[in-house]
Amino acid sequence: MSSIKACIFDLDGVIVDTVPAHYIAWKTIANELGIPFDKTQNEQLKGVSRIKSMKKILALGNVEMPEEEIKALTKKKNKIYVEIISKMTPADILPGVEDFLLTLEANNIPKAIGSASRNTPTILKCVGLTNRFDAIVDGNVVSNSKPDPEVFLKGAELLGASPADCVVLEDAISGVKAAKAGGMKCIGVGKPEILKQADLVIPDMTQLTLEKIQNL
Ligand code: B16
Ligand code: MG
Repeated sequence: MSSIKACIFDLDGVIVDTVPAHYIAWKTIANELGIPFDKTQNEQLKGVSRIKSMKKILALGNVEMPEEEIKALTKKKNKIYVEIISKMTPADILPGVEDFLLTLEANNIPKAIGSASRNTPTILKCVGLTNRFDAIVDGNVVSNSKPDPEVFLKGAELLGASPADCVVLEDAISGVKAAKAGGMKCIGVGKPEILKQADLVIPDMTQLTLEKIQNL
């Protein structure tokens, strides 16, 4: 039995399914640039910061442009994305998440958000979860994006837990790598063939139990 004392949740793809909204927004930009971009390539952008995602798309098309133009494109992408996510409501919380938050609360296990997204405050507000977390660490406060472990290490610190006592819930390859680089346990949410480095992979959040966390 492990000694998990704290839980750190990724946001996009674990608590809410914003992956299609990111895809629609990136696809619009890629189309405008004439760069072929599909869902497999979008998989590589999960957990990756906005600016790095933009640069990865440009690299796909071997397109080079000045930093200022890159920034303007990311701004445009975010405008499209925010328009979609601002319509989210509590009904958009992924199945299983609310039950698991209740389980953690009933067992006094502290929880944090560890997300690359600078839109974290907007999303949490729209789905009514802002006050359910003991700490929120997002793209607005970290300097190094996943797979760097900074976002999760900050979360552990704010929860007063050592990394080895934390479990991270992640849907992205970069996020799983970040959790493992930080010395944490990691449960991947998605496909085992993609989230290979996770300690355990569950298909979705309805499959998460306290027992699974304690048996890691
Ligand atoms: P934003 P997560 C990540 O969130 C997304 O997976 C990734 O696709 C996105 O590019 C990144 O946030 C930055 O998001 O543009 O909203 O700042 O999965 O770490 O919660
Ligand atoms: Mg994610």
